[in-house]
Amino acid sequence: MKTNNKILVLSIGSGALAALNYIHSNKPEEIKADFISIDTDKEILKNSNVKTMLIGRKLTKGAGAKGNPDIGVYSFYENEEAIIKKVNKYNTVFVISCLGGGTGSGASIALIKLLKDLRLKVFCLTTIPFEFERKKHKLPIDEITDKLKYYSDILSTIDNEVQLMLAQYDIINQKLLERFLDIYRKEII
Ligand SMILES: Nc1nc2c(ncn2[C@@H]2O[C@H](COP(=O)(O)OP(=O)(O)OP(=O)(O)O)[C@@H](O)[C@H]2O)c(=O)[nH]1
Ligand SMILES: [Mg+2]
Repeated sequence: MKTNNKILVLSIGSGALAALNYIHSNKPEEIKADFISIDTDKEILKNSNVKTMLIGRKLTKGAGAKGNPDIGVYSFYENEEAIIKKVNKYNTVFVISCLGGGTGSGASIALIKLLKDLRLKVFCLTTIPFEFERKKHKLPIDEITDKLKYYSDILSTIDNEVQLMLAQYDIINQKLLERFLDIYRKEII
């Protein structure tokens, strides 16, 4: 282990929080990292197994971004200073982001860009939403993933639709855990 490498694993949005819980509960002992769930939804944050941060309280009153990525990004900027304070003591940040709603789809790019501007190592694990979610919220997924890729050291994507036959989030969460471990073992240990 590179001794001075302080690692943070963040989730952004509600589905990502479930994935972060999964990763946190199932990771092997060798993983040394802090974990924080970020969301606009204060009820969802109560499900977190790890430290939490509510963003966009003034804008959404803690009720989530309701599928609107603009609300996701404005919520991020409402609390950007507090996020900077939290992430500043780390050198490496993993971001778990599940696109498809408002918070993850809106705030992920702003978050990843901020981390890069702070010159941190950034590994982004992202799920691509189901077709119906993409259409419902008119999400420009290719544009979003291009930007995530641009600002990340590594972007790893998992397409929900490909997993559709299995239709179980735990299968997707397990894949996210495997990708997380791959990158961790290759880049950190
Ligand atoms: N990996 C994973 N994805 C999930 C889970 N639950 C929901 N999702 C997916 O996560 C994606 C984003 O949806 P949400 O997390 O509900 O949206 P959000 O980012 O919280 O945005 P708002 O709720 O609008 O604020 C969608 O593609 C969901 O299908 C889960 O347990 N694990
Ligand atoms: Mg949500």
